[in-house]
Amino acid sequence: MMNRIPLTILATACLLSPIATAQSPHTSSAAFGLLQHDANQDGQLTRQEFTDGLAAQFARIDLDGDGTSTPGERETARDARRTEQVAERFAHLDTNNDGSISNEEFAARKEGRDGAQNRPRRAKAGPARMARNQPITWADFSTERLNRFDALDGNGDEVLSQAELHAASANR
Ligand SMILES: [Ca+2]
Ligand SMILES: [Ca+2]
Ligand SMILES: [Ca+2]
Repeated sequence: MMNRIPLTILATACLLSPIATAQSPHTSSAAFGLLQHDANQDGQLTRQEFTDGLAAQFARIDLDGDGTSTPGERETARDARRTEQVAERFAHLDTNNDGSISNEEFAARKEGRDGAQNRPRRAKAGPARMARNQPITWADFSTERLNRFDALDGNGDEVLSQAELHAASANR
């Protein structure tokens, strides 16, 4: 009898968990990480859109715009972003803008947050993370990503079509 219950639970878990967990961060980030650069939101990513998107990303960590992102610049950028996020979160919580967060406001936020904060944020953490303590040049930053773009662009037309993006997701 004692054996049966765990088995049942296990069987149920086996049926349910693939749906819930098979979608590892890698599965979707390959396509969605790229589609964050889809400036005209047509679901396809041109090489130009991608390059512009990368340049904008790089500009955020190359604060003086000299083409190299130093660890110090990245730290400053990170701090600024963190401060921004805290301020944003606070503003979200403080729905009546009285500068403080009541218990009600806090509770309301909890119900509405829907796991948004738990979303994987790996898309941006590639080479930048690997070279944490080293300066990163624009070439360092972009070359690998553009190579990846080209690798995904099966027909070489400098556009990642939805089919190519889907293939990218499936392969990861
Ligand atoms: Ca597009
Ligand atoms: Ca710089
Ligand atoms: Ca293509």
